Amino acid sequence: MLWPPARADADTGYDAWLRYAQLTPIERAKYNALPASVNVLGDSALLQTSQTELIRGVRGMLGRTLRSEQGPPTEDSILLTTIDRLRTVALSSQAPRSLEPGGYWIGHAAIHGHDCLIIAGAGAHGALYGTFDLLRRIALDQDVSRLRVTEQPSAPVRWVNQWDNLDGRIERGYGGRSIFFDNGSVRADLSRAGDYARLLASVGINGCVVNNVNATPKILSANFIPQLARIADAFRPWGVKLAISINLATPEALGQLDTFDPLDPNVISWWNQKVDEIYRQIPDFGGFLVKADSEGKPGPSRYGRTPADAANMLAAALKPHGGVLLYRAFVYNSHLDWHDLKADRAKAAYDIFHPLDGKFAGNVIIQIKNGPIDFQVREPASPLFGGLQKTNQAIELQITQEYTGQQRHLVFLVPMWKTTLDFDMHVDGRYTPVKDIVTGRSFHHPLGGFAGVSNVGLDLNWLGNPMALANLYGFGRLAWNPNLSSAAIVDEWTRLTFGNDADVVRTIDSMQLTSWRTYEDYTGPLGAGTLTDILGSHYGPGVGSAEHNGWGQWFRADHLGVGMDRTVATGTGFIGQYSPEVQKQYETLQATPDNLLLFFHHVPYTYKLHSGQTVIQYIYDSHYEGVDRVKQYVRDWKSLRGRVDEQRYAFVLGRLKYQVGHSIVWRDAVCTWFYRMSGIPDSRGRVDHYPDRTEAESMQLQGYAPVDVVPPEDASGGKAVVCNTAGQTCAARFQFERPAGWYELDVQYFDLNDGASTFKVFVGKQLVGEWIADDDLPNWRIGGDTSTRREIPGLALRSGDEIRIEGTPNGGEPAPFDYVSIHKTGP
Ligand code: GCV
Repeated sequence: MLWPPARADADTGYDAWLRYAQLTPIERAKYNALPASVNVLGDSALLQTSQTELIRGVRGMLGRTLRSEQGPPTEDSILLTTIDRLRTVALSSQAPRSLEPGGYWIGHAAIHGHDCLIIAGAGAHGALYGTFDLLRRIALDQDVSRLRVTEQPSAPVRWVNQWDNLDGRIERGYGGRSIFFDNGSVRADLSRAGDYARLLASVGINGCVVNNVNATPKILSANFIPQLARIADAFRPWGVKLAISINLATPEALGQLDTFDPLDPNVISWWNQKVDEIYRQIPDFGGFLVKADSEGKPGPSRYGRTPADAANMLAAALKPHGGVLLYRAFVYNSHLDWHDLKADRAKAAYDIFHPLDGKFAGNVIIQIKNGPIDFQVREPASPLFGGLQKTNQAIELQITQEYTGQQRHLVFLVPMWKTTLDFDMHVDGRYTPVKDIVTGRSFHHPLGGFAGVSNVGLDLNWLGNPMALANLYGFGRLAWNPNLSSAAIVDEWTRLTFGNDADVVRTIDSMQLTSWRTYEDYTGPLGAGTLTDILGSHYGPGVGSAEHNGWGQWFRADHLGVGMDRTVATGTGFIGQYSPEVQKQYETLQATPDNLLLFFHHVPYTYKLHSGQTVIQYIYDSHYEGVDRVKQYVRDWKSLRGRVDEQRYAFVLGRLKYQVGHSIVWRDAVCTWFYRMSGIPDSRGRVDHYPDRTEAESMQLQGYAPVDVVPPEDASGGKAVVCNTAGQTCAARFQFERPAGWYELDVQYFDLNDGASTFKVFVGKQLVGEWIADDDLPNWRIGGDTSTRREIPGLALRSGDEIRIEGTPNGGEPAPFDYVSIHKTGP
């Protein structure tokens, strides 16, 4: 087969879905009738932003520079305005009379005899969103000549949260250091903050909490607020409000009071003054986000006060300025008693917040994670969504892939989010899907919405992987309209990011849409949660780490069975927090969907799923299927060579190949762990049986020494070899004893983040592979986080060949490796 020539152009991913890449001549011709000028009617800075953006986009995609005009059109024009101003020049336009803030109308009308394409916002924000809408339609190659569109956002709060620390590190951030902070201060150069706001505005996001919910009091010190004001300045042209996370103990921690009791008059007055100080410098400040009484953070419980006491005190200070107070429901006891079969972390949010329903002020919003635990690969909807009928709510979704592969694994999260958003809580027997609850529709609340933990960083591609941007895009689009389908969202994103080539679009759409299920298949079966090292990085496998501790992410496996019994009848009673209709879906084994079985029930390994498979065989099979699907992604992606710019092509290919290796690490760790625990072998003979492998510890070692790996299932055979002879090269050799043919040789090694060892592979005297282990994986230890695969394809091997691995340590990394796997690829 002839490959198309590689595209010479390179794309760093910086422009994400706003590339405005030139359309093909045929596509461009569709827009020949577009007016030649763009007029702004109105005096908002956002209208000027809209105009500049429209000119930029049209120039990029169509190669034409629109004339920039102010005031009513004097020729055929694109008019950017607000609905109110539109009425002063075109009384007869079809624009609706009232729209939610941020809403817009796009349509055609004659103004003073000129044919105009009008983008009219309910306010200037709406005009900006409408501008991005028009540009999106052009990029998607849609006909805009007879456009008539009315759009309005689903909810007023469409915010992202950044977990940035003031020193520049980002908690659970995988795209580089903070774009806002460095070394304890706000960065001098905030151009990235402005560009981020542009990306956010393009999908309708209107607020950004810039610092970690694990907040330092310092953010509120007098000399920091002017620095925050500079970030607000960078956001303002894009209509994005600045908000911050606060530490409830700040009045005490900054040394000004000896208490932070929310009912203490001095504390109340401290916060009032502080909020006034903020608004003097940032008049459009959005509000506060609070994490309290959670994971060691101070909270109202210190003084016997409730979350409502704390939230209402802060909300009262913000109210005169129009600010809102988001209070997180992620409050739980992280020192639960593992021996107590009734203890259940999942119950905490409902137990704490449901009794307070109706006690929160009107500008308080309770921010609730989608599931009752913590952003696991699959969880049911949090019962709290149905438990707060008299309280504003926002759903917290995690764009940054903390428990879902940390942007090294391809995982498109929109289908997962939609599972929660579309879930009917059946409150009072009514249709009350989570999306209608958080947008305020179900219980008639004007406030509420969406918070997405995004954690972009200084990496040029923002999230560390251009494919992961689909999640940021998807979050914004869902926050705007949670009724959009995953397929529609990804299709837009792919076209905007990679162009309209049908093969490219079909291939990437399908990879993205299947990727969550794929990841779930090799990391967290049947609702058990992501079986990662919950005490460390939350990245690689660490199956047993969730058990026998106070964190409560238990799945209670023993040698007979697995799963948390959360039933009302015999378990923790968690299911009783749902409405009777939802209880019926989960209380019995018969009704519970397979994919949440272990979240709700404890069953024997031999229990038969609805699919007919036993639980244990499902665990084995799904892990093998997941790996096979990742291998297919590599083949799919390779079919796009030459159709995607070389820079992103090579980057994504590297990531997908890495994912193949790491999915095998996951598969083997989880399957081995459950095999050891259950004693039930894989009916297909794969688990713990790897005929293609030669363990490093069984090779002839020169300088290398075997070590035990902890936990043992994170390495093949539970052991690796390390080269601890400083400054020297170690070697491990074995003889190949299989028939002659073409083979691929894979080396499973450990890439620790405190060194960059060199590896060389020889067949006889011939060097066939060489690399440096210089990746920055989240660990300095040998284990599931760092286990990495190097493939050396296309080797003609003969029986009797000596295969030698040479490792040269560097820094703290002793050139460790696990095994060599050799499989036949041709005759
Ligand atoms: C910001 C999880 C994460 C923490 C995070 C916390 C939260 O526990 O691992 O890093 O803290 O959630 O959402 O507050």
